Amino acid sequence: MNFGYREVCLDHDTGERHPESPDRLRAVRRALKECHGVQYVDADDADLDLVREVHDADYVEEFREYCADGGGHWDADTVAVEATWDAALASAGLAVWAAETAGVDVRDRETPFALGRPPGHHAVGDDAMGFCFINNAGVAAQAALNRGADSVAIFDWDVHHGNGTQDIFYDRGDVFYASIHEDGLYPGTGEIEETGVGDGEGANVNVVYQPGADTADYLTAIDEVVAPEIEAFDPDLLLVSAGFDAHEHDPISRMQVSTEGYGVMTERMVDLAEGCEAGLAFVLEGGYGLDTLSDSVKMVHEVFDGYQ
Ligand code: OKP
Ligand code: ZN
Repeated sequence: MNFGYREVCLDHDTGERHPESPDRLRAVRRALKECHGVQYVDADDADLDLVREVHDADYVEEFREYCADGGGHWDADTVAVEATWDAALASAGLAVWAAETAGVDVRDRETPFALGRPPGHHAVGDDAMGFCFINNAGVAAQAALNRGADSVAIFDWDVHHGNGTQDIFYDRGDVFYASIHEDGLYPGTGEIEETGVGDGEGANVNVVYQPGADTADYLTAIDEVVAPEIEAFDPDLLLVSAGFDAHEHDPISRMQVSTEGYGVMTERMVDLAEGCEAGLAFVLEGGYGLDTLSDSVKMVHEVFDGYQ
């Protein structure tokens, strides 16, 4: 795969014992050293006007000033330092790069995966939360639309509900959002009744599983709900909000997805994108066991390494 990566993403220092640490990216890169066919790609910062298409200008300015003033605890566990602004714009820029380089030939060794942090899917239009400041996948979806895509689907397999992505596109018909998440976890949103409003009615799908759901359950949700819905929506681009915290050994969830399971789910994404003649790109979200995260990213990579 082509992995979008920038060193500045390591400068977002969340402090001791914070699960969303720079070591996550270091661990992934260390694991990918053992793999064939890994390419690293640089990307520009996300354009601020583009960021302001998915976030309120007042919030973006508030976040910029917060970092410029040295940062702090935005909320109980959403931490910023001065460099967080640069890291967040870089992370969003990597997601934009992924969206813009996704080709419609999805069985492609050069499929893009944005390896940025901070993650994005909890960031709502006017607020940071849940380790997230800028909604990377949301900004990437908007970039694709601005470049001529008619519609984008975002499938979020992170164990948490991506309330931010849902919030941003809830009343829009041009971006479809689907999430599979664990019941009872942060942030507590993502009921199956939340299906969108106005132009967005029907373009939001939540699958909620009890703790203990495994790879087979995830595949059932994909095959019976997520894939048919996305096929009916028929996007030009499929973005995967790829968190790996539903892994059976992730420290902060109780789901039971195996490392191999992420490979099978990736194959489902290839089939789905191919069926829609859509581009395919991956954007990192969570995943907090250093080994489980890096093994899972490796598993995604290996699917594409098998292609021409
Ligand atoms: C980010 B991502 C509250 C715990 C809150 C926040 C988790 C954010 C996860 N007591 N934990 O979706 O992986
Ligand atoms: Zn998560």
